[in-house]
Amino acid sequence: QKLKADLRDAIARGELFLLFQPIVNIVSGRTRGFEALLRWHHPEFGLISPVEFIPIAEEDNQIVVIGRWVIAEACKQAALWPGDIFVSVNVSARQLADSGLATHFRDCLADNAVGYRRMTVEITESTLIENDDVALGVLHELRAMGCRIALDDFGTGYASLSYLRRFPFDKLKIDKSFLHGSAMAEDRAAIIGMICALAQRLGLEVVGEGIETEEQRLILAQTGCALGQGYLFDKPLSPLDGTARLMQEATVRG
Ligand code: G
Ligand code: G
Ligand code: MN
Ligand code: NA
Repeated sequence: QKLKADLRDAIARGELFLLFQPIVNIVSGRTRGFEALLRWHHPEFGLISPVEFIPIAEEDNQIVVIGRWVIAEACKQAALWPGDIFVSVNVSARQLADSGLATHFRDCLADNAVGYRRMTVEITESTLIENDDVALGVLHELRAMGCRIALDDFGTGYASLSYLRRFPFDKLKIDKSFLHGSAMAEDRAAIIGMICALAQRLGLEVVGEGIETEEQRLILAQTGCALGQGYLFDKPLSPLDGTARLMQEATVRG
């Protein structure tokens, strides 16, 4: 309850900030975009994970205000990157119950002169389970604007395949549990291969998440997964470090 109260002042006090984890071409390693990941630096308790405070923020709908702040900050940051670099923002069920969300995306993108198609909105399957109609409406609005929609943590929900038909997603993010699970390497490769084949049939771009080793990168690359994200490439970076990474790539490869 103390956290919930503290969270109400966190934006005003400048305690929330975003890190940006590179999402790269899985073959070349070159940065294609960044996922914005929220952090809270609490004055007493130090760094608190979104796993802990997002559920608290959802209880009393603070997530709507916080989520809008995240979108605005992510757009400001994207404005500093080259025009072919996308930014990916996580959006939870409660946020999609906010019928003004698409307008907020539009305003933030326009104010920062960031092209609509550079924005990817990441949602999880549970989001669609929780509030069908309004959520679907907002997602369709965003997509009509040109934003991309990604199904995040794919494979962890219970209705995975049917949800793929429920909304015309642009990207599919394979959950890291497929790489980190206890299954044998060949079994994991087979499952990932099936997901990639399915995604290709549906015209979806696949992002492999939680890639930590070269072996994991190869499994995904060989099955046709286009993009990768994980500690092998880079951890979530400060805005400055993210920009430095882009500048370094620009000098190295011209
Ligand atoms: O980066 P990290 O592993 O700590 O993120 C943990 C979880 O928090 C992930 O599931 C991620 O999707 C979620 N998360 C991170 N940033 C945001 C955010 O800005 N909004 C929402 N709704 N979830 C976020
Ligand atoms: O939104 P999503 O649930 O996909 O959030 C991604 C989460 O995965 C973030 O918390 C991020 O910090 C974390 N993450 C990013 N790269 C890696 C990785 O290589 N390994 C593991 N275990 N976690 C990662
Ligand atoms: Mn995500
Ligand atoms: Na994920």
